Amino acid sequence: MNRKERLIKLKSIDIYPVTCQELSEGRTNLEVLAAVLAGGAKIIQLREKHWDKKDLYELAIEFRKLTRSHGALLIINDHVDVALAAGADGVHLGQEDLPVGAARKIAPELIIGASSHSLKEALKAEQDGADYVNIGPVFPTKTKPDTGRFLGPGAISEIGSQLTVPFTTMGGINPDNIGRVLKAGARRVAMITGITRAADIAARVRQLRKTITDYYDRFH
Ligand code: TZP
Ligand code: MG
Repeated sequence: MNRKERLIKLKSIDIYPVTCQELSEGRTNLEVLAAVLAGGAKIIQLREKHWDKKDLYELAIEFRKLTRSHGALLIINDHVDVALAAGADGVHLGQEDLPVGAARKIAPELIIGASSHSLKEALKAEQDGADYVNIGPVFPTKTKPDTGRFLGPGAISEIGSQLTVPFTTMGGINPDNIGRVLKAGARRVAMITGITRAADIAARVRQLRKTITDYYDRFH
């Protein structure tokens, strides 16, 4: 796929699962991937902050095979080189990673996503050429250890309404509170533990997708 085709697909996503093997109740990332695809997810982000690049690359190759056969987008967290080498669809960059503009120079066809924790960061990411911006953490989360501060769902409407590119939201979102982020204007919802800790991951993804699509069928 070229960037244009990738961006069309990106617009259609609803739930956005993100991996963390340590928080997957004994299941491997590949098992989690198979389950989220069975549940109908149209995108996944491979995120492992502390893995050797070699291991990440090898897993990314396996992720690529499975996501391709299901027509799902594959995004790699942090590493543009791994994303390119594995033939992924995109890379997700945080505030301390390679800047969006620099990544664009070496990866013109990749989807580039950027994390933001404020309106200022979100607008800058868009201006720098990010294809989507994540707004978070929305709620308190233990998944990201350095994150004491959270934005609250109000930030979704405040920041999201000022962005032209699609946005995702993340941080402490689960089946119990997802309604609040949908109400605030989110329609692409990223989760780690809300999915990876579920007893039946495929069923959880199916349920979350239904919650999102039902909300949008009803109110839009
Ligand atoms: N960025 C903002 S919040 C977060 C990241 C990586 C962690 C989200 O994890 P969870 O388990 O969905 O709260
Ligand atoms: Mg990062």
